[in-house]
Amino acid sequence: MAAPPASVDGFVRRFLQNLNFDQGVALSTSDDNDRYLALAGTVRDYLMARWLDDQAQQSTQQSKTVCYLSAEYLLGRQLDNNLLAARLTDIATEALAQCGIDIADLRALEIEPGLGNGGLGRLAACFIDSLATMSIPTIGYGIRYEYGIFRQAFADGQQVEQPDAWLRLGSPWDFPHPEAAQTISFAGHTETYDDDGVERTRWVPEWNVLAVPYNMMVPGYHNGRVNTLRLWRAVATNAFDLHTFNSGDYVASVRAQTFAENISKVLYPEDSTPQGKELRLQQQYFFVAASIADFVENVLPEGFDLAKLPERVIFQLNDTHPVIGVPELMRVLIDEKHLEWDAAWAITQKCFAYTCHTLLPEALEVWSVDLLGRLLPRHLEIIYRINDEFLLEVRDRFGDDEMLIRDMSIIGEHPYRSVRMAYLATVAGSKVNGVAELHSQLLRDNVLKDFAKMWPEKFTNVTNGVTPRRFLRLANPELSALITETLGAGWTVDLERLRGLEAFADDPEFRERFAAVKAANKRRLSRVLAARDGTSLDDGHLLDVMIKRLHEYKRQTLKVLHIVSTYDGIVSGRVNVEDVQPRTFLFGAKAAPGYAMAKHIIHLINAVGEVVNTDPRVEGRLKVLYPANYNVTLAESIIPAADLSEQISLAGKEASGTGNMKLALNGALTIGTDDGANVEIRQLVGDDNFFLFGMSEPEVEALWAEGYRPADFYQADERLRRAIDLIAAGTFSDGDRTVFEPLISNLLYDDRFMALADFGTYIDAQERVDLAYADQETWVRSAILNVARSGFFSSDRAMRDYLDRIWHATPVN
Ligand code: CGF
Ligand code: PLP
Repeated sequence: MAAPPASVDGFVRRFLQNLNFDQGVALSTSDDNDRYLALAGTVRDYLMARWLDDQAQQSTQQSKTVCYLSAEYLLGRQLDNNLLAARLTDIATEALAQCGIDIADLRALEIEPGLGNGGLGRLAACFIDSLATMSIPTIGYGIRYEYGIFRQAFADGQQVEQPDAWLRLGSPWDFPHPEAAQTISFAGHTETYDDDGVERTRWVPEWNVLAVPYNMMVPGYHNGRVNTLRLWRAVATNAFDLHTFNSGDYVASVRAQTFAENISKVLYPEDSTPQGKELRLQQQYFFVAASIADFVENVLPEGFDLAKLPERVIFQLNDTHPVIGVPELMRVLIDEKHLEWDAAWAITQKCFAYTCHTLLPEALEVWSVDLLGRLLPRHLEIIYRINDEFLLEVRDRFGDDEMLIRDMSIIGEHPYRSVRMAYLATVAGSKVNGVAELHSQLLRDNVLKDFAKMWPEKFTNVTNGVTPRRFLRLANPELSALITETLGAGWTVDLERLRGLEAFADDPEFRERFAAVKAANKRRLSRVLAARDGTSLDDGHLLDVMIKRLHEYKRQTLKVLHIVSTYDGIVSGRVNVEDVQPRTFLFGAKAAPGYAMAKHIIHLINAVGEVVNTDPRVEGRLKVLYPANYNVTLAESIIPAADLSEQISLAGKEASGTGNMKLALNGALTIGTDDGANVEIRQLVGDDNFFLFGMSEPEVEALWAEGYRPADFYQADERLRRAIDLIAAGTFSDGDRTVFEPLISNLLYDDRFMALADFGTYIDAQERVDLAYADQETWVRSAILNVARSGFFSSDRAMRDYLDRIWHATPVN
């Protein structure tokens, strides 16, 4: 199958064909949605031949495939990315113009697939983009949730969640393959049987669902490679019971279908505390079992010798969500392929590697033995045996230290019997990595210290990265054009070349052009905000952004305290309004629906915004914006416009962060703690171009050890006291003191993330920001240096690190 000719005429012809034959309409009667679907279909047609070739090659080639197992992919819109990858942007724009269509109108129609919560899911999307661009044979495996991350709206300043029906206008970017469905089993019991004199175990499940794969193209940038993202949808094996229907019980007749399809119905709206939900474990097993079966049965050639499996695949576990894959591969190898335990374990250990993404103890996933045994009885048996053998090794190595045995056991006994999935992954994985230097070190020193002592060589670091295609080339076309004009085009796939910009940081003409790009990006963001929310940005304001999930450890509260304190400074006369740098504070954040404290914080941000934005005493000086429903599409408008990037988590809590990298890469200066990848950002961009504040991780530990009393900080700092008192007095809640009482009490008496302890140095750092921004020459220089020195944060580099340190796979073609 050949691609249509890469010309405007060729594109027009194929577009019209798709409009006629796929959408069933003529150009003159088509609406924008028809046109969008036909356009997407046309782009697909260009990529199709290479995609089919690359899939066919996957089974015949001898090289290793990276199977990225991830419960989340926060993809963002596909159209522009795919046009760019296939070098079709100009052709498509011109072709549509010839049909009387403005491509921008169609672009705006695309609903992004929000199949992830935040950083973890967006990371997976960046990684598969880089792997395709580097021609690494990869299959991304995940779940095709019918409803992705909820749509956020605000009612009276409070978060309201609405379902994300992202499929409602069709899904032109994926292809269902019902013929390649896998049957996935659950529950039941296990039994032993005699297999020609050999005693074997088998699982006799109680119920099944079908996993139907939907394939999406993952095109590499300008290299012709098209990898696959395979997302599984759950379908009932026996969807409809005609007998029950005929007897008149219509609800019961489709019960099986409803039950089965629930498995891929919704994304769990949480990424930092596991919910002990049976459905979530079902989801995890569902997609992992389908993926392993798919790889073994469909991707490997027939008759493949499974002893060689580690030469052909690495299953990368993106956090603990896919870890049930470990006992699943063991089950397949032993029960289905009849390998001996030791041989199966040797293979399994080489086929998995584990990435940990957290330091919060509550985010380390555990499953009760009860639930796991009920849903996956054979897997529990296998986990027990893995644990028995592992604990023998521990005794061998460290003696009969019962406390250590308890600490390291994959089975936890307290407060209830449970399977510790991070430990299972660590025991089974060939490598374990954290996602930034500091995070990997804290994993070795604290969270997994006994394991690191046992297997120091297992532990490694790969600092996260972001794709420069989406987050610079596409999101910031003006800056991209300036960079290309200055350095040539190669930076898009070799981001270290941005270093070349250092030489221009002192060039007045370049600075002027750089500043003009930032100003244009702010105007563009202002138009986006006007169209979606009726708000806007003011000219000349410093744009100060905090965009990320709402979580106490990220400390949006600290940001609010800064806003309230600045506001108070002006209205109380403590500060002369003329001396305050005009600023717009922009938030973007969703809170998990069940996370009450995070929702109070959202309410407070909106309430403070309401007062600040309508108080004439601060008009033209302070503004608070909180556009609802922060997602990848909105991120792409905000990031290029930002001046200041707020990365203010308590040191030792943010594993890495990736928003921090995107903002630095687009020329925002960071105000941040020494946490996660901020540490590496600061080292690279230099102290002069970064506003550091707050306690270091060891200082945080020391303060905890000595006994942290937030009220002491409240008493000691007048600015802090006044800010908290203003909120407590009802200034932002029409005099009602009860509204924010839980939040205030939490800060004064608990403050687990030590916002009050870091308040003083934060405010001092913000004063430095004001002074620095007043000197535009120097500010722009710093912004340029941020761009120039952020090349390290390309996800291409992250992929090279995974390849060198963990995967050992090589490019093809
Ligand atoms: O993963 C996170 C994010 N919340 O999704 N964790 N998880 N799970 C971390 O908190 C971030 O620090 C990290 O950047 C991201 C991707 O590794
Ligand atoms: N949510 C969205 C939509 C993102 O694009 C990103 C990263 O850019 C994140 C969340 C993660 O942000 P952070 O790394 O600041 O937690």
